Amino acid sequence: MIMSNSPARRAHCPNLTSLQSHILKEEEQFPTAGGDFTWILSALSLAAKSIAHKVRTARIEDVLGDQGGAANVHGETQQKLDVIANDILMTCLGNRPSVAVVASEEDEQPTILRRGNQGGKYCVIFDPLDGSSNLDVCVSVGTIFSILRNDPNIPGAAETLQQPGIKQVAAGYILYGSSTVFVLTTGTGVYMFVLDPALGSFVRVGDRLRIPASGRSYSVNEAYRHSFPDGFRQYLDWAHAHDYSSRYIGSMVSDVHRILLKGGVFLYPPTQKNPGGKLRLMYEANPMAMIIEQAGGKAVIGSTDNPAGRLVEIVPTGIHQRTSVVLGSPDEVDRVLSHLT
Ligand code: AHM
Ligand code: MG
Repeated sequence: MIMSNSPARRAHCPNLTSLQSHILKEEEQFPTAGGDFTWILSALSLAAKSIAHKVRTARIEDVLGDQGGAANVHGETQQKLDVIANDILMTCLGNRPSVAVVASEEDEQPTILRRGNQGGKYCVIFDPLDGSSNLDVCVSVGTIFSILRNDPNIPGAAETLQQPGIKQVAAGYILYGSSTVFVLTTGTGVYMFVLDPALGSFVRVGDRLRIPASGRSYSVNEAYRHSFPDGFRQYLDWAHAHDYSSRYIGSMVSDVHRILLKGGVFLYPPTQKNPGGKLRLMYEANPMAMIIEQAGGKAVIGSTDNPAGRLVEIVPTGIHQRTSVVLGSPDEVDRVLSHLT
């Protein structure tokens, strides 16, 4: 048989790059890298495929709904799938020899898997199923993760984790939507992969993504408007007067993914109920901030005392610490800040 390399033939055999081969290629740039990082990302990829399957079959397997009244560390009702997703991630990451510490939204304390002198080089902190209250109604949810180095000189697990977001060596999210999307940054731009169910692999579909500089939409839970600080209310008045659209899913991964691709601004301001903000710094705000900044956007605190402070510069005092958040297209974040300062 004569093998043809015609364009028509190549169209049927696209040059597919899997998440795995993408990471291996990135590691080639660091000749001293021993492949530890690749193993961690392959654990996250395996966990993502497993969680995606659970999310898709949840109603059939009867794992929707809450976990019999159990609450997580934030006092929020745990969904059955929160617990399942947490177990999947813990199991997949626990099998990787370079993971020192794992921490999750669902567990009060971090888990030490192995010490630095036993090969533990990295800490992984994650929200296993963000937006899980949307699950029962089949709305997109996601997993968010952040990877930090393990400092073997710091004995306590929480202390070694409490690093500002600028120290993240990688961050990403998996969106369980109409397709399963894996967005990753290791500090060299933002890459997007989609799970091809036929191949069972995440296939790269976006290289060095750039967030649009502007986008005429905002994403906020406007029902809390009455309890936002004045500046946020003034910004919303300005946005209404300028015919902006409102888009809010209530699932941070979905809302931020839309903004990454289409532009706009995501806000979770301080409220009377949560004066320090609601979202968690270390496994919601920081990973999203790293992705948005790597894509050319801005991610700031939006608090009254430090509105323009970068989220990734906050020095955490606890792994479940909350923060207010303003992130998205640079022009839109600046527009919000012009009303806050
Ligand atoms: P969760 O981690 O308990 O799911 O909460 C986080 C979610 C985010 O996905 C979303 O942006 C926010 O909470 C929505 O909060 P609210 O319902 O107050 O608008
Ligand atoms: Mg969450």
